[in-house]
Amino acid sequence: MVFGAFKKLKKGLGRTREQVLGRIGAAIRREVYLTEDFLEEVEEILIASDVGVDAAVELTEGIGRRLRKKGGSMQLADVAAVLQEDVARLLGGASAEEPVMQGPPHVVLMVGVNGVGKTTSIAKLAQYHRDKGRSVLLAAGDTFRAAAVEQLSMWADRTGVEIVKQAMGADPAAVAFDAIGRAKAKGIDVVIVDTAGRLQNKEGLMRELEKIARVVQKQLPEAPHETLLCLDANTGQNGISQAKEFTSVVPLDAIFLTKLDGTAKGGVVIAIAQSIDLPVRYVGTGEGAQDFALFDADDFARGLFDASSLDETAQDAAADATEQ
Ligand SMILES: Nc1nc2c(ncn2[C@@H]2O[C@H](COP(=O)(O)OP(=O)(O)O)[C@@H](O)[C@H]2O)c(=O)[nH]1
Ligand SMILES: [Mg+2]
Repeated sequence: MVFGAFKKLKKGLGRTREQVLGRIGAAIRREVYLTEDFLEEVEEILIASDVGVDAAVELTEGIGRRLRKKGGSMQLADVAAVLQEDVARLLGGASAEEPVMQGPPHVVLMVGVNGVGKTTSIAKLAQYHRDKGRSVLLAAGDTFRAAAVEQLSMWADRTGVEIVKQAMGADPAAVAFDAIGRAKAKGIDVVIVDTAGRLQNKEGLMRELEKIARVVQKQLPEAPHETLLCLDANTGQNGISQAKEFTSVVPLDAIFLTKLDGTAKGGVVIAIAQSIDLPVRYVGTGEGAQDFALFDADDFARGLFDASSLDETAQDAAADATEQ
């Protein structure tokens, strides 16, 4: 883990944890014993946190099985432990693997719809690689809005990395081509290419991303080495349709899942793991360049269902429930 990332991940998952565990905790206070009502409520809470229906059913069955084994009554901490174990298993044990560096330059292409957090996530990756002692160059490939280039320039300054940009309206493929050319000439380790995220017109987007990939390959035949789909955790299940859409446009390697901190729908990670054949490799947990973690299934499950924060969470939720 980087940047004390587990702490950040755990903090970032706060709202999802409150939503899921808090409500389960409140339910347990009402229904201490195994009942159909209790299990139905757990299932509904899991669905509301966007884990997807299949996973919600499976997780609920797991709790039911364990409840039966324990004679029909369980403490919240036991329920959390079961969820922690089962969620880690559903996530297939993805374990904060460092990206395999290629090149140089190692070329990263960031794609995704407008507003999901591409530019901010590029800043996080820039910071991450810099902290690993690598030189980084950003390519301002979102030439659609002048503000997009300014935003990336600001992040280049803040993270102390280089940037290649052209005028607004320039061909994004030309910007990427220049950036990789410059990186080759200067021996830069990592190039990260920003893109515009206009999905209004799939044909246009497809042509644009294909052209970027094609032109990049003229500089480096095996690039891009990492094509990342940026998804906003708040969009929940909708992110899955975005993933399907983009998969049909450009070959993707992994997901950068943003805004886990602001959402009660962090469970979407589980739905993603179950329904798309793409690993979540990075997560964003805030607006700063260091609010970032390599995705780790065990840490995620621990962050979501950590026993030490259980009582607190359950008490808060119980207090909220009483107030309402
Ligand atoms: N809370 C939070 N905000 C984020 C995160 N990532 C991006 N944002 C915010 O989301 C908004 C859109 O981000 P931006 O990078 O411009 O998205 P883009 O249009 O895909 O390039 C900005 O206000 C960012 O600060 C994150 O992990 N957590
Ligand atoms: Mg952007």
